[in-house]
Amino acid sequence: MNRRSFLGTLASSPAAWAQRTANRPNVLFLSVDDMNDWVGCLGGYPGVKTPHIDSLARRGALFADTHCAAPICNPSRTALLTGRAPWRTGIYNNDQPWPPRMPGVKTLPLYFRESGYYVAGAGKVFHHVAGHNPPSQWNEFQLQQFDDPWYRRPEWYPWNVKVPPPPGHPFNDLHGFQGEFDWGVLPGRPEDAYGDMAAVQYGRQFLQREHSRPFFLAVGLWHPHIPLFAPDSYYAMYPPENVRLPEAPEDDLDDVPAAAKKFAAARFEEYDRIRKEGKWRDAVRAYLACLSFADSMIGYMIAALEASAYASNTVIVFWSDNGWHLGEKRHWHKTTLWQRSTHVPLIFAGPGVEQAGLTRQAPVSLLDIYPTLVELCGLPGRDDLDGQSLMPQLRDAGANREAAVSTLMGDNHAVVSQRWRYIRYADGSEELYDRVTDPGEFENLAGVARYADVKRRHAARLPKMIAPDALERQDYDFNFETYTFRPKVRP
Ligand SMILES: [Ca+2]
Repeated sequence: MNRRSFLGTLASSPAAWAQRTANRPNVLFLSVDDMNDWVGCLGGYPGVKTPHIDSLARRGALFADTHCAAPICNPSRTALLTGRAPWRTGIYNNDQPWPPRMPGVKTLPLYFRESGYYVAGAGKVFHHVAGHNPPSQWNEFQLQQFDDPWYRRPEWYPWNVKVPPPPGHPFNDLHGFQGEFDWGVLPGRPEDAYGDMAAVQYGRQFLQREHSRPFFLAVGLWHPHIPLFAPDSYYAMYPPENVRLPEAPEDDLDDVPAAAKKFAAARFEEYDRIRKEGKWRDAVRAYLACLSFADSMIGYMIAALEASAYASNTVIVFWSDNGWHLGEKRHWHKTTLWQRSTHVPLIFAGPGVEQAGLTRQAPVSLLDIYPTLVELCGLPGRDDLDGQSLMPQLRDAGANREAAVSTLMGDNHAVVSQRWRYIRYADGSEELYDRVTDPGEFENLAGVARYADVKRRHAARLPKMIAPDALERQDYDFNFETYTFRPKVRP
């Protein structure tokens, strides 16, 4: 038997197929929420304590210039997990459920499941509101537990037990706001009782089990998303007198277009109260505490993997869905097209990752995760994904990329290359920043004549077609039990 026919026989026999699947690496898919680049290995806030993420970067490939497909939870996660860019799906905001918009779409977990993996998850992987996480995608899934169940509306979180607000709420002493805009130490709540720990506990137990086929395990953390609640020990890492405020010139928005000002004004009341009541440092400290809390959770998961039987044959991918402003550009939220909102951590580690410890500087997108995992795990390639596999960068840390694109609420985009950030809004107005000489993006160069060619080259990468807005949740009758959507009939 010659070599060719031997391989042909192997590939066609069920036993060979099972063997090939069995040799595929497992995937540990770890996510955090609203974590910007204030991570030790990304250098956004010197003095931050993120030892576990930094350690993962040293043993893997840190993509130091990664940008989300959209700087807000649901569009970012939907893009990452369906592999389709927002401009193709019309999923631009948090209130647009993706399942009725894309019936039959092979999400990342579903594709792994259909490729023979055992697919499990816990916490916030898809957007956290009911309607975004169809159970059919998973072999098993543990729903997210919230640290502020008193805020969670039953129609959005039907699995959540409604409780009255605890005494002392809001813990940041800023009254008059709804729900999530809070921070502090929850009285009497140990670390083990936090919602993220429930996801971590699930992940730990999953890794202790015996698995007869490769698995895809997603553990999605909520921190450092607001409310910024964390145990006292994490707040104690940051003595208030040591907390530094971000650079935020008061006149920073003077040279940006009206469209940019409009996006910056979202949740302005919260930013305004923080500033007026002298709580800026306090709020920054809360974000740092929650960032370190998330880092600890990541550390628990990596330690659990290392102690398991799967330590050597599991790919780890770690990502955050979008960034977060802490007062830069008079903004305390995400939903902008600036670095603070689009720049996120991304790390791959494990089998298939070469040149470990070397930082990858190419500008890449979270959309690239899906095709990368498909290739890393040897699944059949897909031609319907908008991202590009990062395998060239995983093999060679110096492999470059031209640019990454982030999309905000329709036809507004940032095109990010190594040197420039070019932003164009739906009304045609623009911004241009030199990322090398002006990393804070303080000086908008869009009106400078000598950069016309730079703008033109970046504008050529804008999406050519913009999908209309997908329907919103209020447009459907959604049944959580059957997980079905029915468009409402309007009189
Ligand atoms: Ca988010």
